[in-house]
Amino acid sequence: MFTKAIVRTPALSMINGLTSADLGKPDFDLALKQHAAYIRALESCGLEVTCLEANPEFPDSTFVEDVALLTKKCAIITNPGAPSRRGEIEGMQSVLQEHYENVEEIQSPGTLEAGDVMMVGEHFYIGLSARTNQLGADQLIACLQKYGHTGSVVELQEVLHLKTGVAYLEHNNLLACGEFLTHPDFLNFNILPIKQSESYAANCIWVNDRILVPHGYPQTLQTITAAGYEVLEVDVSEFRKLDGGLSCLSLRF
Ligand code: CIR
Repeated sequence: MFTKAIVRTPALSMINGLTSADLGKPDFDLALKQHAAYIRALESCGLEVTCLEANPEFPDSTFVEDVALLTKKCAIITNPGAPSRRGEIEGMQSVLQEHYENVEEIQSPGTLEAGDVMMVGEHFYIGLSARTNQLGADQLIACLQKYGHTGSVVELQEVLHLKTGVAYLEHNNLLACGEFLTHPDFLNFNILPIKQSESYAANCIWVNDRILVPHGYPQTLQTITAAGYEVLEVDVSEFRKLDGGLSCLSLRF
């Protein structure tokens, strides 16, 4: 069970965030409304949400998931692979020390963004992406092992981050799209397949046995509902324009 979450209010500079999606610039006012509704959805799942101040210096800083990995036993501040995102980690030490005795850090030349990290119980799958390199993954695995967790790397071909294409919904259920439908690392999971036409919806989040699903993906909604979950639809269209999904917008612990 999760009891808490950390989010960061989007800054107006988000309209200049990194993106490969050809969906135009986000509407900032709508993004703020969507962000507030996202917080309410987390709260409705029982989480106490800490909302960090907007940080206009870093357009992508609302995607707070990428700057830290929170486990039951430790917090690890990452070292984002995107140069424009490196500075987002400033200030995270003091934020995380309020919740964790053990706060570790990934160091250069290792890079890691936690959108590449998927927690499955005590094990953590780490995608090797344009943002996360082998050195970063090795450091993370060493950190995790100190606290009794394990980690392994996953090769990616098509997606920005590992969790762009795969989401663990507990109970051995794995939402998967594209390359992850038949990925050798995930063969032992019960795969809930996502169609390519709804690939954005592969990034859902499990919160205390409810699933937050992005608004506008009916087949995904049907698949998850049919698997027995209660779902909450959340509209994050403005964050999609920056390649950001539901998981990217919070740290849940
Ligand atoms: C970026 O490219 O870094 C942001 N525009 C989107 C980050 C999305 N984060 C995630 O998938 N964990």
